[in-house]
Amino acid sequence: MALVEVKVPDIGDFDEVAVIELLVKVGDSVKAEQSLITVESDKASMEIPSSTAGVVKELKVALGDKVKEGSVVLVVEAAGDAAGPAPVAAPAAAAPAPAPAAAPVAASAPATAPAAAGPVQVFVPDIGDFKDVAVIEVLVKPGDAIKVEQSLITVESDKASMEIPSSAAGLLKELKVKVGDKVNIGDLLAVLEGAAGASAPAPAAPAASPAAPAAAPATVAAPAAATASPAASPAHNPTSTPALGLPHASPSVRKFARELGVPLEEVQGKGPKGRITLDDVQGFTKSVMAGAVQTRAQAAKAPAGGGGSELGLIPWPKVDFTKFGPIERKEMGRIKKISGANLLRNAVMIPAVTNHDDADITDLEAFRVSTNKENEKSGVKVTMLAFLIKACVAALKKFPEFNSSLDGDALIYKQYYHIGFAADTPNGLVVPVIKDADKKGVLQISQEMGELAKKARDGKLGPADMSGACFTISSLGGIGGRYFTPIINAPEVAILGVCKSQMEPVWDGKAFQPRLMLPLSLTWDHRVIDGAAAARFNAYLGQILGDFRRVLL
Ligand code: CAO
Repeated sequence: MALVEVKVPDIGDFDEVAVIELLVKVGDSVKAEQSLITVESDKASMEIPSSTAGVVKELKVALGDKVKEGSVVLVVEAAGDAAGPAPVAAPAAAAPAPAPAAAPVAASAPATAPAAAGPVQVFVPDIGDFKDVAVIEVLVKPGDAIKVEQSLITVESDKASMEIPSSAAGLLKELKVKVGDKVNIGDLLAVLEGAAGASAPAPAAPAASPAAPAAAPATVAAPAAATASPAASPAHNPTSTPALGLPHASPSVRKFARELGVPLEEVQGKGPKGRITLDDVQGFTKSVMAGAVQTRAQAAKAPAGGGGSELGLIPWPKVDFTKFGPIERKEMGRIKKISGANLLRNAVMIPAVTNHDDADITDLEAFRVSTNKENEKSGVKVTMLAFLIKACVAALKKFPEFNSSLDGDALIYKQYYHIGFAADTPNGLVVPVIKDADKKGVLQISQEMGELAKKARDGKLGPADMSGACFTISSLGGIGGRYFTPIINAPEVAILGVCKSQMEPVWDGKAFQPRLMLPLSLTWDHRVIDGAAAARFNAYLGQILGDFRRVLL
């Protein structure tokens, strides 16, 4: 059987594009037209299909390689004679190549064309071999000031996605397409109100003439004439347009996500440059199905107070309070609504148990006070919470199931130690995260906590400040109380609640001694942890807090 080199076909105006995804591996059987790799430029992502059927013998490209037309992608042992030696990509392989001829010419056309007066029509330009491509994103809205070459919509076939740019500048008067519409070359896309300085490329179509009657909108792109059409940026790379907030994924992944109804913008991409891969979409779907993650749509539907009907409970009591006295109704803030929905889910879905214990922190508190005296000038105040974070890291290392998360029937054991701490703010409860607490000293943790707590109170925490926690501590120590039952912050499996320490008489075997006792409340997920492990965790935490030198053991 013949060995056939499969090469990158004509990919239009793109000189060098990066390989961002390998869709096959050595030993795979591939069909003709099957996508082999995904390549990406700053405006384009497209899949390169195989020109022949057979078995992959050798991969000639790696992730991150730059390829261009003619680059060898892989070597295939062709199935049967039909394929024959094909040193260059067969014509069929060029199918996803988007309008190579149109792009270079079109890019310069608008600049040289006369300005349009009055309304200006923008049509779908030559988009190569693509027919009936779906509009998947509308990037502008009526009233927007549009620049020449600004992307108006994104269209997508099963092999490529591309942004369609405007051939003219002006105010967007009317958009003629919406998400889900199918478009073809020559379809009317938008009408712009001719702005001063608007560029209208000289079109080949008669209606495009600047001399067209004033009442008739001037046609800008010549649908049938590739030479006059604007550049059809032959694909789409959301990371290159962060302002639009578009998810960064290849066309096949986007299609897969759409089929499943997965909101791509909520999926965290773990591919290069944060690109969302098929695995990411599958992982997200699994997490949603397992209840570990809620989509924004689900969260929005779940009232902070909970309807109850989902659980077959009787409805929430509806009471006309005015019957009993004067009232004032106030909408809850955003943070309260979001945290309320999360807390409800976590309270309902996690079989949680809380163990209470006390830790003798007499010596630790004395050490903390003396350290703060010594460090008075540094401006960093060492807090009890910082010691607790360090002590919890030691306990998490000793009892790794406390540093895990449920993933379906499996447990993910984390080998990093990011600790969240609940912070009370005027807008509600937030949980900033101290990253890599195992690698930081108590002074550094205290300093970071101070900064994060300030950011929290000022409402300036970003998502990165609040994500990735393995375990959370909720301290009411500065306020008061004895014990409480904190709610686990899913997908974590445990949370430590801490209340105000106080001097207590503690029996040392001979006499009562005054000791400073810190009340601990550890809530844990009974699906992952059992009571004995929780009691040991608390006891170990108590030993460390009692004698911090144990952290070193
Ligand atoms: N026992 C006794 N005193 C304590 C203590 C404890 N366990 N923890 C803190 N304190 C003292 C501190 O030493 C400090 O005293 P001084 O000013 O005399 O030094 C005082 O209480 C105030 O501490 P703090 O609260 O400012 O600092 P912190 O490091 O303990 O906590 C933060 C920081 C951000 C966690 C806290 O301000 C906060 O927001 N706590 C509320 C968390 C919360 O709402 N949890 C409930 C979640 S469930 O709804």
